[in-house]
Amino acid sequence: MSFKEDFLWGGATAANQHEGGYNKGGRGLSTFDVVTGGGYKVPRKVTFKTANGKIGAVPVDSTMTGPVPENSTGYIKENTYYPSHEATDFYHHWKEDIALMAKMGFKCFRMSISWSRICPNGMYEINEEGLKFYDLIFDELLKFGIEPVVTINHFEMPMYLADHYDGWLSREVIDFFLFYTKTIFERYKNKVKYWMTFNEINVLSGWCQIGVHNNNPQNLYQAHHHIFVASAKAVKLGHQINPNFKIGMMVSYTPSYPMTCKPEDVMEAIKFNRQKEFYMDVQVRGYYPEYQLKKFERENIHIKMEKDDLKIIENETVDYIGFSYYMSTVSSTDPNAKKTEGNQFIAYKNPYLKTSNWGWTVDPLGLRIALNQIYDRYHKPMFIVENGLGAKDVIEKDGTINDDYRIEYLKNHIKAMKDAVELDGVDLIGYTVWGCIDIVSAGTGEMKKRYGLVYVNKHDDGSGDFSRIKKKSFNWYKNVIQSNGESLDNY
Ligand code: P53
Repeated sequence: MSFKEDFLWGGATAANQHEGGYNKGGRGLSTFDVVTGGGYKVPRKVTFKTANGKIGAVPVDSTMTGPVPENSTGYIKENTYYPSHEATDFYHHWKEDIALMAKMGFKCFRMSISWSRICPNGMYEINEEGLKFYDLIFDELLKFGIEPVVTINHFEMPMYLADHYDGWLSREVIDFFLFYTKTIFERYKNKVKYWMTFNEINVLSGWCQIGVHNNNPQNLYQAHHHIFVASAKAVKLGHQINPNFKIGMMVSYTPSYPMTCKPEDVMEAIKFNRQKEFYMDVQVRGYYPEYQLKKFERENIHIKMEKDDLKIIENETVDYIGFSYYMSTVSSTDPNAKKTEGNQFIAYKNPYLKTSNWGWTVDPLGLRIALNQIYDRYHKPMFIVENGLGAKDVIEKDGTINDDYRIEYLKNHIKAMKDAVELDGVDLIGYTVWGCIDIVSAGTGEMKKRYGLVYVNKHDDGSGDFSRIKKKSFNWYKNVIQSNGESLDNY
């Protein structure tokens, strides 16, 4: 058999896209609570109020940048639909969702804790009701033998910290984050073993994700430095609290291929790939790589550091590499090269590959390439914590949802990762299907872009009763797990 006996098969979601209950149980507001819905090529918007009381909205571009005017605060506008408020209501449906996961035979479930549910304004006040909520979740998962895998921070922060501290631009936020982290590490130390500090650290940007109003490169990299220090300190703290903790980093891994064998295109691809390698170099190898320091020098970026920062980063590297994989991209120096249609980020069209309805290039072999690139460079255990296809699902007259396209996508990616394990010998510990129960799309805020093996009756106009329906992929994935990845055509 190719996969380890204890391979962690499962699914993944994030609080701001799945949980809802935004004003329930003592939770404080989170940045995503003021981000509207969008659509394909229609950006989401942050709604805010300026210091002199003017209400405005700013589109969130493909990299979540904003900018939100200085001194303005996030604001919930009347008669406006905010997808995170209810999301797909895991808050009230957790028992049902976990039962469905158990039926599929999940070995693990990756989820994030909402920081503002634990610390409502992000500071030193603890909301016991929030802690109790996650106790229920973890106990229920463990009852079924499902290992919780927790992302400490997934694309959001308590809105108070964005409003009053300019988010991660302030060094103080490191201590607020560590207080939150210590609280959950101590509380769940006998329930949760697998942790990840920051989701897709390499794409974190702007007011929604890191609370920074003006997202210029100087501010962005200063904020990222604080995030690196916070993450390294969290790794240290976690290992002190429970030496058995496995604490990982999490990167959005989109390999880039050179458009041609022209050396300039190859160099362009190397540069593109550094946008993620930089983050892995810091968190896995423990230092700022030379190419990044040179970039700072060229671009006149000065990172303020405290005396021990680099030592902490060096000493507290992560236990494993978690990553998301959805697509590959192409690098080119040709100004006329054709771009893909997608609204996530600008990428050149790969003539050999098809794209999804949202313009994301579908490339299963790219996953084997990714696993090899990462393993060659770092030789650390890897965990594919997000992979999946966002697609429109149709409920047939007989009530079935026949998502053969999703099965096809997942099957081909699982085959590619099987090759990486069997033929290349990479060290892979698990695989979780993104949005295993339908959730709100992060990039577009839509419900229409569904990833689930389970359908949730919730729609972009806010309607729907949140009922859950198994899709065709449900039984297919159940067989995959049961056979430990050997049976991929059984449904
Ligand atoms: P949606 C960029 C590229 C690839 C994945 O995305 C990305 C991003 C940044 O948005 O994000 C991850 O929902 C992210 C999830 C998100 C998922 O990809 O826009 O970790 O929160 O839902 C899929 O289709």
